[in-house]
Amino acid sequence: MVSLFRALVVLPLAIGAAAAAAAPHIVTDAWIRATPPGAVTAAAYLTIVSAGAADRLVGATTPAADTVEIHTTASAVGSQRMMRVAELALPAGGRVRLEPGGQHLMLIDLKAPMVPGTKVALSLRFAEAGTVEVDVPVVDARAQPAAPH
Ligand SMILES: [Cu+2]
Repeated sequence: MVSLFRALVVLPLAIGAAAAAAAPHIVTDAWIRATPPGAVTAAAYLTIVSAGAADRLVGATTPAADTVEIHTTASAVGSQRMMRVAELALPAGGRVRLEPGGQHLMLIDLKAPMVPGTKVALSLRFAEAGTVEVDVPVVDARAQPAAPH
């Protein structure tokens, strides 16, 4: 419901502000994996839907952690390894998914554990469209049913 509401609001704005700054992208399906006490990192997942023009996610911040990095996951034989990347490309009119086993945001040096049922403010910084703020729910992934396809 929230993402539909945002989509309806953002489209007229985009038309009216054609000559001004790029319209904000829409963030859906955002969640942060709950962490056990003492954990220093947490992963955040979300989908970014382009507001029109091509753009790049160049960073993120949150009051809940000292640093947020953009990570990709590389699969080697029998293992997965995370790598930091400087940015993620968002194709014009397209979307980019950050999901378990792939790209994600890494919250580093958590100030407190990620508790299921709470929300964490996340500020996504784009090269063209500026900043998009999202309130991201913390989810105990073990309690979630498998995602539908
Ligand atoms: Cu990571």
